[in-house]
Amino acid sequence: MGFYERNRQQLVELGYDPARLPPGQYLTQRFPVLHIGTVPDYADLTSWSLRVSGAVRRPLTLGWDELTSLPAVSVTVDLHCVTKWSKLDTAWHGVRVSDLLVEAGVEAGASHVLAHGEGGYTANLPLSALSGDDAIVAYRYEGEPLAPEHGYPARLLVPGLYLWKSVKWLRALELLVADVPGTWERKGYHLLGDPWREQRYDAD
Ligand SMILES: Nc1nc2c(c(=O)[nH]1)N[C@H]1C(S)=C(S)[C@@H](COP(=O)(O)O)O[C@H]1N2
Ligand SMILES: [Mo]
Repeated sequence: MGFYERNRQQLVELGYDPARLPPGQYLTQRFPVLHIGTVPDYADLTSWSLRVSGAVRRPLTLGWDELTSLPAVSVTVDLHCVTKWSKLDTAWHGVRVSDLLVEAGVEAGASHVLAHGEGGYTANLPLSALSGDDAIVAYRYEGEPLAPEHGYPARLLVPGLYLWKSVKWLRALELLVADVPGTWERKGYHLLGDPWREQRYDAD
């Protein structure tokens, strides 16, 4: 039996519905760490802020206390990395992206968001991918603050798309009137990245 078959069998033994794994993915119970560059060191959060900018009527700059005093939601979601691991039933807490966008007043012509992480990593997403209730700016994982390597103090979480879209160390959501590729999309990864349609690379 090959790795993937064994992994599917394991999934069933653990009581999961195998239909929860998108094509080409395998289950992991670890939480792998993947990123480019170094983990930012936030000694304190006084200099941290989250901007909502670009094609909005009311650009926002939210400090840590402001972000964390907004209404928050808890979501339990499955993560799918384009390197083929999936992690099921991960629990996060944070502010819905859709709430932030309403607050900022998205302009009629806006269609996409470029999410910016500390240090310049970016990922592009269509607004439609951010309208779901489980697309959040997450600042707690499994009841604890995020670990530095998983995005402390806050990361984007868009479980409907491959995990490269879930920008760690999030600093800005820039509203755009056209789709502009981010860090991995410029290197040939898919502009959307829907794991259920296995959109890994731009030709998929
Ligand atoms: N700021 C930033 N966010 C990032 C990345 C990065 O390099 N920088 N890598 C992305 C990729 S490719 C993946 S697979 C996930 C991994 O998240 P994890 O380390 O919490 O598993 O983070 C995404 N977010
Ligand atoms: Mo990734």
